[in-house]
Amino acid sequence: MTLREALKRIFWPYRRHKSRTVRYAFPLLFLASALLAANAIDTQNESYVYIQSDASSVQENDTFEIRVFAYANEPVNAVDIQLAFPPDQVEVTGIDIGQSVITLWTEEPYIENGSTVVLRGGTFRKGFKGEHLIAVINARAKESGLASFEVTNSTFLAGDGTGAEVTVGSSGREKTKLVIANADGSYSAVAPAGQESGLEASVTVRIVPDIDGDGQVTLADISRFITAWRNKTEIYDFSGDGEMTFRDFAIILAKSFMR
Ligand SMILES: [Ca+2]
Ligand SMILES: [Ca+2]
Repeated sequence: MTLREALKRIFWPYRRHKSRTVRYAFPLLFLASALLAANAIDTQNESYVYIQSDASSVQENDTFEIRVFAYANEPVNAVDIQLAFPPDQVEVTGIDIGQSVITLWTEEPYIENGSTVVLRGGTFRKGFKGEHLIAVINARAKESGLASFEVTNSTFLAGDGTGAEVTVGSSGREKTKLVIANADGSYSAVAPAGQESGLEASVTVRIVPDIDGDGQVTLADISRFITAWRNKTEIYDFSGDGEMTFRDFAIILAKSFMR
């Protein structure tokens, strides 16, 4: 039996139900790429802030970094950026400003209300243009779950002597999510809309494509993924966005030993 035949067999009873999803997938994909392209053009002419995690999934007690970047489309010499993090799940252990474009901190970066990193400072003269690192936030994963980080404020002031506020547009990357898994590669989450199973609001999310743990990704794992997809009893999320989507299906297929 070839892989294609095997998949066809597994998918057959399922196809009828989901044919609609498949039919709409292409126009949606097209729309999504058109929107992304439009966004990319916009951001060329606007200043923005974005954050980046050095990992999409970690385990409890692991350390990781969230980097904060600023892009200025005109000279900016003062910034005020605030980043919210989930204190129950994540401990901020340090804020590294050694490589920062900011040289004069109005106050040393600090944590407000236990859950927001405040980065407020500037540079001499006209300031900076283009993309620069503002800070590296060092953190430790405390509790399993899906941790969200979000820029809640970004104010830029012009370095032209007016101190006028510079418009800060959207980068589309002001938020990032990080999966914090238990040692067995799973975590509990609130079921996404449409994926609740009966009265259960809590589901187990697993992030390891080798579902049965035998050391390789085989048809058995793919079959379990598909069963979970149909029954919505468990969520397999290999992409780190907290949801089980077709992208996760593509990832498990890619990790499969049958190529
Ligand atoms: Ca396996
Ligand atoms: Ca996913």
